[in-house]
Amino acid sequence: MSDKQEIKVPDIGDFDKVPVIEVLVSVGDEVEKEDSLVTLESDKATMEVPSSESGKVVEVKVAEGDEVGEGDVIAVVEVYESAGDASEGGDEDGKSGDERRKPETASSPGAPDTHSPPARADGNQAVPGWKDDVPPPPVPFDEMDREPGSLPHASPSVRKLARELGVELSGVSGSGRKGRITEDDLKAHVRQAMESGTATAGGAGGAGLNIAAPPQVDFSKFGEVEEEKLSRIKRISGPNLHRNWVSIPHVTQFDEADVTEMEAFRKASKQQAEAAGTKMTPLVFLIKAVVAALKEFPHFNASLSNDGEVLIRKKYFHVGVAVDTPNGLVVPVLRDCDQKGLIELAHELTDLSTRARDGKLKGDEMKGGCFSISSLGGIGGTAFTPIINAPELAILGVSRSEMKPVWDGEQFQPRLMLPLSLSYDHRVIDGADAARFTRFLAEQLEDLRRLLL
Ligand code: CAO
Repeated sequence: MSDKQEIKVPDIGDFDKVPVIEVLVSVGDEVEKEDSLVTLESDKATMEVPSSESGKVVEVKVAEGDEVGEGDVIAVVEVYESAGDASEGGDEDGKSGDERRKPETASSPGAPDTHSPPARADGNQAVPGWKDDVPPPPVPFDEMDREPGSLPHASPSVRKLARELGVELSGVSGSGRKGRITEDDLKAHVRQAMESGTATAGGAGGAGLNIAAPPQVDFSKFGEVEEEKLSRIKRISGPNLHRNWVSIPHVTQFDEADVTEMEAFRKASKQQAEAAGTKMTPLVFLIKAVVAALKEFPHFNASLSNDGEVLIRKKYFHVGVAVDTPNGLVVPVLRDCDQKGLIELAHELTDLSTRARDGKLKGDEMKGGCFSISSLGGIGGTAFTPIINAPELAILGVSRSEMKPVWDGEQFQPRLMLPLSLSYDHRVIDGADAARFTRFLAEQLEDLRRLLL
């Protein structure tokens, strides 16, 4: 006997509509009562919506990016009577029905735990299940772009424990039905990692760095101090930056592009850009030059598989741009940059960076990048060493252009020089290739006609 049940969004407190940032199940999946189906994110927090039934998912009614409110149907589950009965006694994680029914919260898999919500300053009761009150939402550096269907199956309690232990669930083998990861699986994984010496300061799935814990210092002994909690973006991006920094062998190649002609062209096009309702900064030229370089050096437009054995080449050209926001760094992605002109890219860049600063980017808009650009040219500096935005293989840092005397073989000429800093993953990219890539990039900027070739 089976019965189809619609699983709906429960009461989400003050919120009318909130975006779905993650769909955790696909059609055909078997779910237990209380298994998470989707993750919702408001401008304040995230929550997982659990299934109210055990059974088989026969329809998924929402997709990432959809906005949902109380009563909206998330999925349809074919309920088996026997499954419903069995789930009452306790699940394979050893939790009782009541324990599992407690609202539990989580960020996207692999994202760091950001629990312990602070007390609400406004005195209102917190919405049950919401993770914390810290503004604003978007997750900047995304994990490997996993298909929703490939997300590891685990109950909220196991996900929570994994986050607390810093374990990436995709690396854990599940012994439950359909590969479901149980608490015992997780503990066995950690035990094995500890025994084989692969535990790291940053988690059990890393590369065996035996780093001493930082010293505990009571700074107030030396003078007055005050504590400020890091923004949610920083608390999420920090561990990702740390992981990328310690797990990728970075090398940074420096070069300079003579952008005297490019700048003259940019200034000459100013009115045209203004007439089109936008403004062209050097960054849009850089995006086009990067696309040309990715075409010329296709192994830069790729990602390394997690086992480090396969290079996944991309046939599309999506470029991420680091945007400095009041709450931290986010990296929206401009898609199909090979198919867009300078003015169109300028429009998109303005739109994305404005929405990034307002905390209004959608999760999807920060996914799928092939290569990132971090431009500090509007601020200053001569060079820096940007951290690769994994799973990408390289990132271009851009500093402020400066008029410099350049020897033309007979005399010094005043030329506007743009500093480029390319950080690359040395596991895939050799130093010579990085030097060629950066030089090629500079040549595109030096003679924009090359971009037409
Ligand atoms: N050299 C000289 N001037 C430059 C320049 C460069 N390389 N890049 C930009 N400028 C100029 C622009 O032309 C603009 O001048 P005008 O107003 O006179 O035209 C001014 O600097 C400000 O530019 P901008 O920063 O507003 O615009 P942008 O397109 O260059 O950058 C954005 C947009 C969103 C990338 C930028 O605002 C930003 O957030 N940058 C910080 C990124 C960051 O934090 N990176 C570090 C991450 S850690 O790796």
